[in-house]
Amino acid sequence: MTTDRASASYAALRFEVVDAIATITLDRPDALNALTVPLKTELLAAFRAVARDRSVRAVVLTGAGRAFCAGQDLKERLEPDAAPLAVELRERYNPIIAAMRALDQPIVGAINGVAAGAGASLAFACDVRLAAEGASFVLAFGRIGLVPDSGSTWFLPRLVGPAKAAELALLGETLSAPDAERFGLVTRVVPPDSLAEEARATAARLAALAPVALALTKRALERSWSVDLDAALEDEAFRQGIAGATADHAEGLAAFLAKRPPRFTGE
Ligand code: T3D
Repeated sequence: MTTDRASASYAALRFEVVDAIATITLDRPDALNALTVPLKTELLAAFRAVARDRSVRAVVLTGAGRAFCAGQDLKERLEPDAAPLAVELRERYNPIIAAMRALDQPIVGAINGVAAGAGASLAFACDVRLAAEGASFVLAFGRIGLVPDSGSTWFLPRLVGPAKAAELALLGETLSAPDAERFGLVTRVVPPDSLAEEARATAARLAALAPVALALTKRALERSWSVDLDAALEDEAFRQGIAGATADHAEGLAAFLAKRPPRFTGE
């Protein structure tokens, strides 16, 4: 089923929901989908719309044209009324990253081209990343005298380990898609023509799973970084208590015993 219930309110991105999968496409291809105030405002609104919509079971985030996202629009930054950097981060970037990480539904990043600066941070904030051959990641911040932001310093060491993270953050070297796969930053590299289809297939697999269990799993994985094993064990027991009480758990058991695919409803 296709709905464009929210598309009308977006100009710098495309938002569509088909068969329980929301696809958000950053849509400023001439500027490599660089992030302007309107695009950031719309991106936050799109994630908030997904958060409110239980019929959406998975999200694909991608970019139009040859780039995923080139980070902050540097031309906009030179405008006289541009907000101070720290304000821009606190008021626009950080809420987007927080909304992505707080989302119950999993986000599949379809990294179609270069992901630079805060564009790389957007990719890192996805739950699963697929990359097109030819895509790349670059923490371009140092090249313009800035510090990696929008969660890069938090995500990157967790995703690729501290040594590689330091190299990427300090030297600002470009990481190719095959190297990103080698370091575990992306799940799979695929031919550019297959990326949308592969991302959609991954999202469809996620959308068919039990939504409450998926949301709890996302939280447990995130929490594991800041607690010891005893706390993680207790956290798992707590979350399993919630998952075990859902109708979807009963459905999963019934489907297993009946040797049929489960039909999860999110209840
Ligand atoms: O508010 C705040 O500033 C705080 C938050 C900061 C977060 C950040 O994201 S800071 C980092 C900002 N991003 C960058 O520094 C990346 C800048 N871009 C690049 O380094 C390169 O463009 C790329 C490595 C991404 C791609 O290189 P390439 O050779 O494939 O493309 P290109 O020729 O450089 O760019 C193509 C066009 O896109 C070009 O426009 P033109 O000349 O054809 O009209 C270029 O100006 C435009 N473009 C690319 N990146 C940006 C951009 N326009 C505005 N802002 C950009 N970030």
